[in-house]
Amino acid sequence: PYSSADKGWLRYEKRQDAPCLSRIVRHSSASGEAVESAVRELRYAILQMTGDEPELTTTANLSDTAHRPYIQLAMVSAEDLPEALQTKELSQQLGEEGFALRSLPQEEGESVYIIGKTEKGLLYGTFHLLRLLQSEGQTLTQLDVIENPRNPLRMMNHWDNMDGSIERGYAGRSIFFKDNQFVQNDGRIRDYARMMASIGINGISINNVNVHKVETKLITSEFLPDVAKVAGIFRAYGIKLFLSVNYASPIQLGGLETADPLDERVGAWWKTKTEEIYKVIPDFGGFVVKADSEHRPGPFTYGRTHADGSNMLAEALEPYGGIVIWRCFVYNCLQDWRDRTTDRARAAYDHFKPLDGQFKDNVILQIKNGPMDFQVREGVSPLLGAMPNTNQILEFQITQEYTGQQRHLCYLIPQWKEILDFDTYAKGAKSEIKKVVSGELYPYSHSGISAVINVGDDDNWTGHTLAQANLYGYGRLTWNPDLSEQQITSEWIHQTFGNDPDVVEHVSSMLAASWGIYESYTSPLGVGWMVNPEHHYGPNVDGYEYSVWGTYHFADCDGIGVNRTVKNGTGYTGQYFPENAERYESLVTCPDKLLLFFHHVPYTHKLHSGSTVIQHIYDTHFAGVEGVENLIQQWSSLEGKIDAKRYAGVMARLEHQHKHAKEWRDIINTYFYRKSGIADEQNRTIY
Ligand code: GCW
Repeated sequence: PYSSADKGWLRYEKRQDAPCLSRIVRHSSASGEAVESAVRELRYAILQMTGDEPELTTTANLSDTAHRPYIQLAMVSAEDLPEALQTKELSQQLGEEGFALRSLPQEEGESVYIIGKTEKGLLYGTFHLLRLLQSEGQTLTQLDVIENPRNPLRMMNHWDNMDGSIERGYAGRSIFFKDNQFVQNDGRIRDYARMMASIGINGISINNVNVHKVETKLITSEFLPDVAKVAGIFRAYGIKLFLSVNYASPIQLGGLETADPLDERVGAWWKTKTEEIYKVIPDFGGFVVKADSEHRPGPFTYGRTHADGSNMLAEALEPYGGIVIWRCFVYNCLQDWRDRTTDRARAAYDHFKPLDGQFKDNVILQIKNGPMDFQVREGVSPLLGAMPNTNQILEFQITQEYTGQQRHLCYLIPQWKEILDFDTYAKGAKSEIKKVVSGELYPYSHSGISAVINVGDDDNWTGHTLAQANLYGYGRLTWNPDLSEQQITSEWIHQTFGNDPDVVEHVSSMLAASWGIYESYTSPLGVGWMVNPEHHYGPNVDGYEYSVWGTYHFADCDGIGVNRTVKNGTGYTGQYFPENAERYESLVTCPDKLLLFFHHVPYTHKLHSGSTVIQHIYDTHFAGVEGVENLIQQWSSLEGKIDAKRYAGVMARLEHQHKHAKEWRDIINTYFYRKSGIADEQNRTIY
């Protein structure tokens, strides 16, 4: 029933033959579109795994054959379920999106119950059961699983434009748009919705946050019917559709001469517009807004604050339960490199922290994980956790803009886990980011995690087949930030490549090493930005050094790094809570990995590792290339154990990575050798 594209992790290739797989029973309590999707997925998966189409029946027809095992989908509220399932207790434990999986011994084997409070719970429970069936050593006996998602909002942001291009997209064209229209063949969109539901995603914005001319019209009658169609596909998979909107819409669409949030006509225009949207999409999620950022319009034009701007939109959405997701990526992008007082890293905190408490309940501030811009490594945004009275959602970047553009292998789960586990000390120890955004630390009315997605219409969705692991892992982490990297990796590999122990071992080890390898030849000690301007691919040490974006490393013949200390730098370290502020402020305690992000030091500065800055640069750049050679070796040992198409696709990318890593190594090493005049202790070739 699905499209012919690569099936990602929904392949269901592992053979399974538990007795309960021969029948699917739908309890009379379980109905609705999302339940239909769950049942359809189960039937399809079981056919793939067993070779036989399961029988589909309802509880009403069960009485004569109840001794034969089955998988049953039922709402926790159903009163006639077997007592052994303890549904009374369960209904206390299950949240709106949670599920339980329980086995029940029957005469001829065990049955399995998927129990939820809502349709969505049943959908997530179904996908979880299928995940278990594909995992290592899992049988369907004595199942006793209860899960609730930790984050209320689990979002994907597309940066897709209606001409079909994708800003920072590395896997082909948009799956939604082509030639300024919606694509008519929606097979890919359905498969996409399945993949997203399988990892628990419940909100997706389908267009770029830079809302250009045509996209501004997505909220008009010209395109709303098409938007509604996609929303319908999503709805059947428990996903709400969001749109990025142009803050200046009242001018561009409404014929007003202003978009001033305090002008009554502007508020009224948005109210009418929002009513029109909800008429065709009753469960519309809301608006994503990039305002006053990188030349996008916003409330600053009218001397208003971002609270004024977002609250005005929130008021329009409020009657329908919609929300405003307001991005905090607001900074001066017309800086002068001579100006040492302005620091882009400070911007989000400086703009938003003073507004804490001024936002309406249905506004959420979306904050990038780092204060700069999705670098290979940077500090964690100090704004996260710093606004007890304002809803926050964290933004990750799955699309690999600065992390190898899906041509280099870079598994981001370890990076995201580090960020989620980062202790802000906002309310004393154990105030980790994961607790801020899950709403555990402060009583937020909305919160969660969002990410810029890495898919396009390439047959394998993500360009690099192994980049699917980032997509999968993002969803899993967002559902439960306490899942270990190993757990996520293992789940993904078993579902994607099967159970061969060599495949599991080598793909795991390749993924685990990849971020470190990429970091070692691109961005030593947290420095960042040594990339070609605009497309951001490939080495260019001074590519951004003298431009207007505020992205510097300040390398000269004496030293390198950005002094962000309170003592005599930009004062950025002071934005953290004291425990972190002190740790980063001092050269004694600042971790090596972030040294050049926080400090400007001479090339001879001694690291905690014992090496010097300059020697560290040389060593890591040589080691990075060797790391890639090791990746290639591991992958080539899997030839014949992975289908030829995926094997060759990944190999071609690894070979490109190898060539390109050498380019990085040589350009960076040469640059710093010439700047510093200090030779490599090991006398290796530096051009
Ligand atoms: O990093 C920058 C990207 C832009 C992007 C922007 C943002 C969508 O280079 O392409 O614009 O971030 O997050 O708004």
